[in-house]
Amino acid sequence: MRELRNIVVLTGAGISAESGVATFRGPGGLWEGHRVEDVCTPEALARDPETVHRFYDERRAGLATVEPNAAHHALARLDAEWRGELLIVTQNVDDLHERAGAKRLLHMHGELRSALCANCGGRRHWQGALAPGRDCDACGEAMLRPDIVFFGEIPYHMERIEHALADADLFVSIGTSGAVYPAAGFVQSARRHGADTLELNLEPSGGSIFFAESRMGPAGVLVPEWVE
Ligand code: BV8
Ligand code: ZN
Repeated sequence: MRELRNIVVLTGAGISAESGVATFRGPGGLWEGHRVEDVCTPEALARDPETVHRFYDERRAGLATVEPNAAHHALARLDAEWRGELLIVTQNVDDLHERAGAKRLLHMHGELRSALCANCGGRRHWQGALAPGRDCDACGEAMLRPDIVFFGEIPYHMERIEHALADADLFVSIGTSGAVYPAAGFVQSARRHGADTLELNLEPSGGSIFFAESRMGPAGVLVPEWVE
């Protein structure tokens, strides 16, 4: 057993479920009647900006009504205390990991609390609604869009993530259905580089077969147990 020094944690919507943030693909996993694959695309933003902006504006506003749960706090404790390498990669666009105190954190699918200028690529922290098309203060164009990685767009931080997976001794996946790539392929990459693999999820996921160990249950229970 390699000395356990470098850990990569991947989180998905399931880690925020107990905070009251709806998941995508669970029961009723539709968003205001939308499938995430239908509104989370550059084509949808071009074709129907109001609907796409509303989809994200409502989720951004919802952040004010939710709090980090025991799973977010446990990962933040691990981040503060773990002296080896640690990288928390989240597919989530909420800010619950940050609010729990996590520091070694990357959002690979973007963040609700950030706006991206489709014209100049400028980014800025954003709280309120982005509709109906706010001006970018860097270039003056009304081209601000949600700073979200849509389907068909390249996820953020992929090089850093791939290096961390190559060096990992342990890869832990928490609350993700394994439905979306490249995140769903991280477990195989970690295994190929000799890492141990653990899945903490409410139910078996699309990738469960790739994990050396899968524990089923709510993240709010399993993650603090694992971190201790
Ligand atoms: C890319 C934006 C190229 C933000 C999202 C055909 C085959 C393979 C791949 C493809 C294909 N066709 C197209 C693709 C590529 C595509 C893809 O994977 N499509 C899928 C649908 C097949 N991927 C892309 O386009 C990506 N880009 O590939 O670029 C590339 C590739 C590599 C390198 C360079 C370039 C871009 C994908 C990003 C899309 N953006 N979101 C937002 O709106 O939120 S994806 C969206 O799904 C969210 O980000 C979400 O995080 C993500 C995954 O969902 P989950 O987090 O897993 O949530 P889900 O509801 O599905 O599952 C929740 C889980 O939690 C469940 O298992 C449940 O049991 C569990 N759970 C529930 N409650 C609890 C719990 N667990 C514990 N405790 C609980 N209490
Ligand atoms: Zn701009």
